[in-house]
Amino acid sequence: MGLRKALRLYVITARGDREEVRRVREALEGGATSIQLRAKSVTAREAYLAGRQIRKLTREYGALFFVDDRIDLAIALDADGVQLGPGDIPIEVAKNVVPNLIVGASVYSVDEALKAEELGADYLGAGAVFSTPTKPEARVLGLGGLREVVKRVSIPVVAIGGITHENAGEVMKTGVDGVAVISTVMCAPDVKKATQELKNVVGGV
Ligand code: TZP
Ligand code: MG
Repeated sequence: MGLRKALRLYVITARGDREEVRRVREALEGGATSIQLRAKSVTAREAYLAGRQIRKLTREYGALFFVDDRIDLAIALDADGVQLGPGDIPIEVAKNVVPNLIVGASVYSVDEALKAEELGADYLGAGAVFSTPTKPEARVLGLGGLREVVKRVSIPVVAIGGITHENAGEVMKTGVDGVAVISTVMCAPDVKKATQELKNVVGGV
């Protein structure tokens, strides 16, 4: 699957530990096209052990596998890509050290988006589209800001932050390649059903 298509329904772990792997499988069954291992508050060892299982599952389901923040974990897990924010290793360094790794940049403004593209990012995670309790400190880009990002860059864009079944349709109308979600899928009582229903809104293979 090409990168743009793989960004359509991008599901991110809430905790990134082994207990969450069952829900990752359900998200893949429901049609997630990418999975990101985001593990802010577990040890690198725990994230690695969860990541090994997620790597295997994503291969089984033909989805891409990304690691948030940490290039060391991305390499150790043979991930398809890494998602780098302002506090992580610089984009151009990651591209130099591991040329085959897809590098996504987390951007919170049009300026950051333009800069990340210039530095060689392969795609952008742009947000927060809406304010979200999952990351309350994230700057809010809004639908207008998102539309502007899409207009100004030529690399693929996935939208993130506060995306639900109710608003995913208008998010897609901004021209983004897809939506990235944590709580709408990973915290749903029925993960597979929540994924399928979101897929019905955003479309794609
Ligand atoms: N980056 C910007 S907003 C956000 C991240 C990681 C959190 C997204 O979580 P949710 O639950 O889908 O709003
Ligand atoms: Mg990050």
